[in-house]
Amino acid sequence: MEKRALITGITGQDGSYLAELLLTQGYKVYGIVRRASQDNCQRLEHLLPCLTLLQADLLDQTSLMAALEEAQPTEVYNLAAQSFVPASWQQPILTAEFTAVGVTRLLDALRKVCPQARFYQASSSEMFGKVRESPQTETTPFHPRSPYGVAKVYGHYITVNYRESYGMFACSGILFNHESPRRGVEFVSRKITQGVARIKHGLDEELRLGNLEAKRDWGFAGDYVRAMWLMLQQDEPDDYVIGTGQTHSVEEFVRLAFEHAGLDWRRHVVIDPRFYRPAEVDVLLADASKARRKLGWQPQMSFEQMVYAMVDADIAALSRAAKPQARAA
Ligand code: NAP
Ligand code: F7E
Repeated sequence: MEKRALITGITGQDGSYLAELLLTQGYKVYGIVRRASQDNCQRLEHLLPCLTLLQADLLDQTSLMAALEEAQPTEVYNLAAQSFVPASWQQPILTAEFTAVGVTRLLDALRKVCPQARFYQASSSEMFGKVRESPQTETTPFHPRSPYGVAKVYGHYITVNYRESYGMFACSGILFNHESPRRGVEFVSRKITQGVARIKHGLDEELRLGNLEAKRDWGFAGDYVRAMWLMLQQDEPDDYVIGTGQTHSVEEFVRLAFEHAGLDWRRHVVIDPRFYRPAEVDVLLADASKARRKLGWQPQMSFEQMVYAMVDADIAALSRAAKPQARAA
């Protein structure tokens, strides 16, 4: 049978890596994009000839049903969300519409149009929030600390509920932070590596950040999309925690990134209270032993390799951008 995948959020960081993986596995890949006045497929440019993009929106049930009818997918990956935690305090209702109720819209459309399709929901370690135990597993109770985290808890449980109510093959991947050179520039990892590159190129003197003490279990996005795919290849649907089992502070990330570029972070980083959050997630640490045991999954890129790759990519991008100016001068 032809393997056909539909990805929501294909224009995002994970969507681009997942599309690459599925194309190499021989899938016909469809992606849902929402209408915008300007093209925002930069992360997909190298893949566009191989993809079929369909216009739909998580806010619009009719468009989701039409996309499913057209793609007739065997696998659906729901990666679309309002995914930036600070924005969820500014737009809590919109976040709930996209990130929580949007999951029900998609699951219910799936139930009506192609109930046999396998479904992946992008759940998050933000659901653990003020952690009740460490490390966190699939059975650790949730205590979300942001409207985003609360919305993801809803998305997780509605996925479990559709599996239990309708026998759908629906999986929830509880993924810890994962980064890459394609990460959005507002997330702390990319903000740091882009900041380092700008300082290195003499474009900025300082980098303004918030809480440097927060700790995250950071991995490489390319490794994590492999886990998503593996979940949908199992005999039974289930939920899995995906992370590295190591935690690092924002300060460690900063120090490594600056040192890699030959810079002293203490001369450039300024603490700015504007970037503190109303409620913080202090420390996250994954126990991904179930994924290791059942999926045979483990991360391949180390934390240090990932930080260095992101710094190198941002420095190289600025060097490329600077070249025509140098010639003109
Ligand atoms: P991202 O880069 O922010 O991408 C989000 C995607 O969702 C974009 O393609 C965006 O489209 C799309 N989208 C947003 N609202 C939509 C709507 N109403 N209708 C249709 N599409 C919409 O996120 P990511 O880092 O790739 O993460 C992918 C998923 O995993 C998200 O659900 C995120 O919450 C979750 N997650 C991420 C991490 C992580 O560390 N990266 C960890 C755990 C869970 P536009 O391009 O049009 O904005
Ligand atoms: O913050 C601290 C901030 O915005 C990480 C999303 O993909 O992962 C991501 O959520 C930490 C926090 O990611 C700045 O306070 C300090 O403690 O990179 P972040 P996040 O909030 O962990 C989860 C798993 C998701 O599911 C989300 O979708 O860094 N921090 N200074 C800062 N954070 C930002 N953004 N900017 C700063 O200046």
